[in-house]
Amino acid sequence: MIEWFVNEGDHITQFQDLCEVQSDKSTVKITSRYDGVIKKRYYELGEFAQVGQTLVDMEIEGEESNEADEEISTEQPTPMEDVIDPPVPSQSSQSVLATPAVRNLAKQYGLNLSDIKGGGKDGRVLKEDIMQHAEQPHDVIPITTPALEDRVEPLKGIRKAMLRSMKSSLNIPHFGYNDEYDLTELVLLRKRIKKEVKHSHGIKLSYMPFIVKAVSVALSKYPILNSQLDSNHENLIYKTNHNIGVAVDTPHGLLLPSVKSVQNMSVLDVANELNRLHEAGLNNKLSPSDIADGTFSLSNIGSIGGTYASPVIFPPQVAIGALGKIQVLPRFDRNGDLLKAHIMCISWSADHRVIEGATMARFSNLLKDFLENPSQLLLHLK
Ligand code: CAO
Repeated sequence: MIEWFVNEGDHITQFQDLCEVQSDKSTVKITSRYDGVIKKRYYELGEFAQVGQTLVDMEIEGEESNEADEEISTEQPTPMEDVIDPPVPSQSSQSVLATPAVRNLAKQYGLNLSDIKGGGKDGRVLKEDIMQHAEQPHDVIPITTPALEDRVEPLKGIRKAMLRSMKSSLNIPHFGYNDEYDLTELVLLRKRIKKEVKHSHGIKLSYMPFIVKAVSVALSKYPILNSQLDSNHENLIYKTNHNIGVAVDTPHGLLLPSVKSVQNMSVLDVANELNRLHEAGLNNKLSPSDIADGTFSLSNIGSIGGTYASPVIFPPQVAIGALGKIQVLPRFDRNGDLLKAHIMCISWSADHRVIEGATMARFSNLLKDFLENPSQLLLHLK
């Protein structure tokens, strides 16, 4: 009970505010259903009233019932309860015998008088009839939803292959290493030459060809990252070719074709081959040789979104990198001046059975240097 608006002895009218109560759901005002005089208030401020308990005793004016007094309880319909619309009356409630007070009570409970069997003389509906009716479970229109069955789809094709390769990845202790690269210069470079490359070579130039080529140059310095463990786990096989796998998201599933011998290719060659693989992947036209023999992998999840990821190594390879979305973010330059930078987060996973964390970090630093200063990369291109 948080507020009383009436005192004992007050003369009040129907719908006048009696008090304000607070439940755990809401605060509501309770109004009088009758004209009359307040005889007794049952609760002091701050006291708890159970739902259904009497709040006040009233002497009612114009009530034809035998009762001289009426009670108003916390059962009065309030916004605390969900009110269900009453069914459409089959008979006019006006023709039902009842006093105005009883009619009001029915209205407050959302009941139609013609639906209530009157217990009074000549079928007159009394207050008790209303209360009894209100307490009964009412006709509830069942909400039927069609029975939905779980759909069972056999794993096959690309997804089955993914399951097999990911199961064998579970045997690899993954070491994770993350960093962020400032690609501002690369973004400008691509912007400068993109149109020209499209015009003169018919090649769509994204960031991937630069990144793939830079990875290959960095692999030349850290060949262990382009190695594989033999099946007996006794030897490391240093692979001659940099066959860089690129995860391709397709409607048929995730594919990992690789650009072969990147060490011998120009950035343009890589761009051309990547576009071919991407197109073939989307059309489910990749050949087994496109998919086979990858030696290192990249996953450009950033073309969809996100910053960091936890890429899973594709055995027998020993490392994989996930590229985040290139975002324009505030950063400080060497002089401490604030500038607008194009930042890409990168997440590496390496097979810790054969790759030390320090090797992964040094490789990443070198790649970062190439991608942050594309002119550096130029010096290493053959
Ligand atoms: N950040 C911001 N922009 C990026 C971006 C990145 N990381 N990567 C690509 N973009 C841009 C491209 O530059 C291109 O922009 P323009 O239209 O201005 O040229 C646009 O997004 C579309 O690029 P793209 O996706 O067509 O080409 P791409 O060479 O960058 O990437 C591919 C090709 C196949 C790597 C990519 O399409 C893809 O499938 N990525 C998802 C890989 C994936 O699912 N990995 C999860 C593996 S684990 O389940």
